[in-house]
Amino acid sequence: MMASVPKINVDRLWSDIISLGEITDPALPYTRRSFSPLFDEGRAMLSRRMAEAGLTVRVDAAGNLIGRRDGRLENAPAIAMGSHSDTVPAGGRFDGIAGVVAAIEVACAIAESGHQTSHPIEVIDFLAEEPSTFGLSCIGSRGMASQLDGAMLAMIDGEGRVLADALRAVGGEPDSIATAGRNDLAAFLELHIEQGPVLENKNIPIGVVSSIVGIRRIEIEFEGMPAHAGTAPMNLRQDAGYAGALTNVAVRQHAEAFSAREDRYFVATTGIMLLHPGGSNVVPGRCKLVIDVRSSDAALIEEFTEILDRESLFSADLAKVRRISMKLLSDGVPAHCDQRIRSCIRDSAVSLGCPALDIASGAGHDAAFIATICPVGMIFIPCLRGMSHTPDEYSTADELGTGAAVMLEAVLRLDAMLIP
Ligand code: HGY
Ligand code: MN
Ligand code: MN
Repeated sequence: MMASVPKINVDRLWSDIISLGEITDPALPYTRRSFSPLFDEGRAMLSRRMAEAGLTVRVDAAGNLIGRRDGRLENAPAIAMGSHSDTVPAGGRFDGIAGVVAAIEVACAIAESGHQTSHPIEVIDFLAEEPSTFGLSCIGSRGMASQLDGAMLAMIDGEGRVLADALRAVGGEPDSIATAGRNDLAAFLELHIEQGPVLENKNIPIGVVSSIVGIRRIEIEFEGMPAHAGTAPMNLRQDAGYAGALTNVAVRQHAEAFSAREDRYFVATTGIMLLHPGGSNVVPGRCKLVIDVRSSDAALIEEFTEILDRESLFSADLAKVRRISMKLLSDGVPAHCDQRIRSCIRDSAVSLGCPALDIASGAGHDAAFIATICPVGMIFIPCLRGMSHTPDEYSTADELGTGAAVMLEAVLRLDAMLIP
C-alpha cells in the first residue's frame, strides 16, 4: 500500500491531554507526583497509547518509559522525542505532558501513514523531571545521560524511601543504572509549553528554543533556640526564622542585581522556607530554606553560590543562631540547543505557514541533560498568560496541534538530513 503523508490528529492529541488530566489527586488538581500510585496510573495509560502507536514499549534502568519503532536502516541512531508526565503539587495539565502526548501523536501519525523512516523513532516519558520528594529533579534524563550516581540513588525522602527502591518500584534497575546511558541517539526533540508570556503576547505560535538554563538547588538550615513568644526578651532570642528571613532578603537583592546583566539570564527563588516547630507562639528553633538558582551562565551560578554562603553566615551571626548546613540538592549546567536542529524546526514552522520566534528557556527541561549525549532542539507553544505550575495552566488544542505538526515535520526533515 502506498504511504500517505503523515498527519496529526488533533482530537486524539487533545483527548490524551484530557485523559491524563483526569489522573490526578482529586483534592489538589492537577497533581501526579513522581513515584506515586497516580504517576503509575498515568504511566499505564501512556504505555497503552505508545503500544497503540505501534511502538515497542520498555522501561529503562533509570525508570524512563520508552517506545521505539525501528527504521529502515539497521543500527542507525534513533531520533527521539519526549518530555515528562509527572507534575508539581497542584500543577497543570500541560507542563511536560504536552511533549509526551505530542511525541506519541507524531509516532501515531507516521505509523498510520505507512511511512517508513530511515532512523528508528523513540518516544520517551522521562522519570521525575520535577523536583521529587528526594529533592532531586530530572532523575530519568540524568540516568540516560549517565549522570545519576550512587550518592543520588542513596538519597532518602521524607517518608524514609531510598531513591534506588523507588526506582525499582517504577520498573528501573538501579543496580545496572549504567545500562540507561545512551550513545545511540541522532537527535532529541522536546515540545513544551513556554511557561512564560512571550509567545502569547507576540501572538506567535512556535518558539525555537536557543538555550536552557542550568538550575542549582541549595538547602540551608539554621538552628537557634525555640522559646516562648511571649516571655522571651527580644535581645535574648536565637530566632532561626529571623536568619532565614534575612537570607531570603539577600537572595532577592543579589538576584535582582545579577538579573540586571543584560547579556545573561539569571533568576533565584527561595521556594521553600520551613520553620520548626511552626507554632504561632513559638520562636522558631530551626529554619530550612531551599533556594532555586538559574542562569544561562554557569559562572554566574557559581558566583551567586559564594555570595549566598557569605550572606547566610552573616545572617546566622546577626540572629545569634548557627547555620548547621548548606548543601547542594541538585545541579544542572546550562544547555545550548543545536543550531542545525533549530534551523530545522524554524524551516518546518515556515513550511507550515507558522511564524516562529527564537527564545531562551528560563525553565529547566530534560533536554538540558540529553544535550550532553546528543544534539537537541525544543519547540515551545504558547500558554495562557504564561501561567504554569498552576491548575490554570492552559494551551488550546490548536496551539498543541500546531506544535505537534511542526515537530512531525521536523522529525521527517531530520530523518532525511541525518542519514549516516
Ligand atoms: O522548574 C522547572 O523549571 C521545570 O518546570 N521543572
Ligand atoms: Mn515544571
Ligand atoms: Mn516541564
